[in-house]
Amino acid sequence: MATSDRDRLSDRLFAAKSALVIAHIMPDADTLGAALGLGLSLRSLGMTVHLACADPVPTELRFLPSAQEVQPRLYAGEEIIVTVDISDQQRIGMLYDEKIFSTVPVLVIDHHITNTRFGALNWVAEVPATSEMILELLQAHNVTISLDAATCLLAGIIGDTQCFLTSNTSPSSLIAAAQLQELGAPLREIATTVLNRRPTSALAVWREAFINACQEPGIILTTLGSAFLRSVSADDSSTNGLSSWLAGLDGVLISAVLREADDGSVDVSMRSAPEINIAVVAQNLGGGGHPQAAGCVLAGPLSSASERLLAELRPLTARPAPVEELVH
Ligand SMILES: [Mn+2]
Repeated sequence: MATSDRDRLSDRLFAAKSALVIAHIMPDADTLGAALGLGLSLRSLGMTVHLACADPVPTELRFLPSAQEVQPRLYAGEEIIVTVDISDQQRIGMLYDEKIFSTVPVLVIDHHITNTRFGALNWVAEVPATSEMILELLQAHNVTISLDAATCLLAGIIGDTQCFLTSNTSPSSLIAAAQLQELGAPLREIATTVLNRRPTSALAVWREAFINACQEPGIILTTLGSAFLRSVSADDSSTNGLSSWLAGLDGVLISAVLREADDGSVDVSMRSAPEINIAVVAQNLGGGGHPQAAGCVLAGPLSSASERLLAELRPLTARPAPVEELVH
């Protein structure tokens, strides 16, 4: 049961004297907000906390209090490892070390339904943001939440709900956000920065993505090659919001953005209409995510990755005719 998972994890967490808190690769507002919100709060209780992420913090998220502390640091003898918003080991990136992760207690806090439960203790809940789980954890333990921690947690909730617009946004998310705003977290500043701020390279990247976009019934797919991305010095976060934007086009049920990495692998980001579950597709292809926002990494080149993905997506958009039509 979710509650006992939470309590077991909470008991171990608050008993520790030191912790390494890890955010996922290509970090977003939720993983960073959860890591920082948790890390700063544990530190206020006297715990030694180190914050780690394999990839750099994107420019637009550097406003998060203590964001500069999140570094690609390796395990350094901490009592426990806590991963936040990480559905499987691959999302730890180069900070993953099989020997360390099988000997040090790993505590997994995550909201992806595809979570593989790779920790010694796993708390996986179906809520819109991991940051919301961190707030619940801190409140259940009567931890005083500072303005800085509140700001980080609210950024996480706003990021993953697209400012309360996703289909899984629940009253509990709004209540959590209200409580964080009451603690002083600046909602408007956070929302405009997290959702609207983009690196300069986004202009060239979105233009290329629009040019390369291909449509077929219910699906829009676009590709970005590694040579192009290098030529415009594209940041990891330059595609933020792109698949959601494409999914908003009339008649689109599924959008996919395929981004070729320097090693030739292809990173896939997908969005879907509420009636289509793309987490299943992502999982079949070795990735994971949420029913309406999921991703995976495919073997290159881009053309074969596109074909492989389309073969999985097409059956999902072949919808049965409405009942009225069947009756007449
Ligand atoms: Mn998340």
